[in-house]
Amino acid sequence: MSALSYRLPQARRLLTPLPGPRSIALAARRSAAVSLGVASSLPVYVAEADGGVIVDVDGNALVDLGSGIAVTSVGASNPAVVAAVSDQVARFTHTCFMIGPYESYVAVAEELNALAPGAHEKRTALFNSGAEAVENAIKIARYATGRSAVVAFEHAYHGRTNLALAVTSKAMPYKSGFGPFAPEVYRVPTSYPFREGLNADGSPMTGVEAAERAIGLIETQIGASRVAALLIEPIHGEGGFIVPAAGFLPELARWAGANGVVFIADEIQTGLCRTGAWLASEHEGLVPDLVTTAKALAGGLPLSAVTGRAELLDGVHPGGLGGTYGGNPVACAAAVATLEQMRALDLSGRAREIGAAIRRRLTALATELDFIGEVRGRGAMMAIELVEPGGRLPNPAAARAVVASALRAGVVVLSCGAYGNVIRLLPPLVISDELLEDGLSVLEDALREAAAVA
Ligand code: PLZ
Repeated sequence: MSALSYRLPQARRLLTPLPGPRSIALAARRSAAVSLGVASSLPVYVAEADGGVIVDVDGNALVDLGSGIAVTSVGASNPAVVAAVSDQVARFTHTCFMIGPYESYVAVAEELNALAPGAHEKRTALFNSGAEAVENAIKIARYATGRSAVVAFEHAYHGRTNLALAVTSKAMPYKSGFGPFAPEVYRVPTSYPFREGLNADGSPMTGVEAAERAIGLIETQIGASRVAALLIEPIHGEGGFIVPAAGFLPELARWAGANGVVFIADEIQTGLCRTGAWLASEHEGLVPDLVTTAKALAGGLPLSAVTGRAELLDGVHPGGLGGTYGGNPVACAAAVATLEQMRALDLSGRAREIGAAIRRRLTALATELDFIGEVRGRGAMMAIELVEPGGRLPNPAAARAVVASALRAGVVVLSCGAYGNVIRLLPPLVISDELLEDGLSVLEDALREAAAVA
């Protein structure tokens, strides 16, 4: 990462136990002011962040292996993004693209159209959050097909608005108590080789077999001609960094194409260099009809997009898509700078290097600790699934212990998965080698410590 200069020292530093006194005081103010419904993983309050470190209000510097859930790929205060945002904010903060359009929105759309797979004509519409992009992709698919059914997958996560929750599969903490949810959503099994990959005869299910299982259910329970869209994350993110067996996604896409079903790839977590390519769809040569992106797109500012076939996005009547803030000029300026940084720093290449370093260390450890069920992922989207030693039963208690122990030592890692037993690593793609190795050493210690009591 020699092309990069950091504003903050890139080293772990603990000045107080976590949380320190200033964070404790803020936590007291928070509990009297902020809804308990909004929870935080870290007990510390953030003062600054840059590169691979988060500095708290007590001066502790934590190693960030989470990127604010795959957002700060170019860093949380990348100088090029900061400059673009500062310049834009001084010129105008908002006009509403539906009232007064501006160039940066068009530029972001051009960039996304160019990087999304497929040589066909594409268009983009911009929104604020990932959930909003997912909802709009479904609106566009329903509009184009005149059909209503949407197929989503087990272990899927697509956001917290009502339709996005309907397509999300996990009750706690996302859906529980918040229904009723939008109708005409159907759920089918995914390809989860570690857990759900067995045929009746005990042999592992191939990607094509898992796709055939899903397609069979769709055809018998819904009927292909009623399906507007098939919505899937190329790697389930919140669901546990589940990489489907090879062939699963292409077979689903083939079936969708053959049946007039819009194939939507939700690349909100996987997209924009994270897996070692612009989009994870590329790893299997997928050409989705629609792609949703958000998170890493604008270097930390809220911005999301639906990109895809021109006939789908242009099929909607003028004024049918939009929103007050969608494609806000400050977020668009940030996105233009972010995408430029991704290209200039070859962050896809860097994601592959980071992934290789993580895989090297964790697979070595997995041979030693039998509560590591699987090390999996792609690029800088890597995870460890923890199990009861000797079996495959999920071990969420061990995952909680590892996350807590890494944090005590100043390293931020996140958990995920239907059972909460998966530890995921999503470092900023601009993290230095030294800091990454330091973070991984702390994680290894935390894993050893938890294994001793597992
Ligand atoms: N699609 C694939 O990963 C957001 C959510 C964390 P928003 N994932 C992190 C939480 O607990 O809320 C996500 C995603 C995929 C959609 C979304 C939704 O994106 O920007 O959070 O709406």
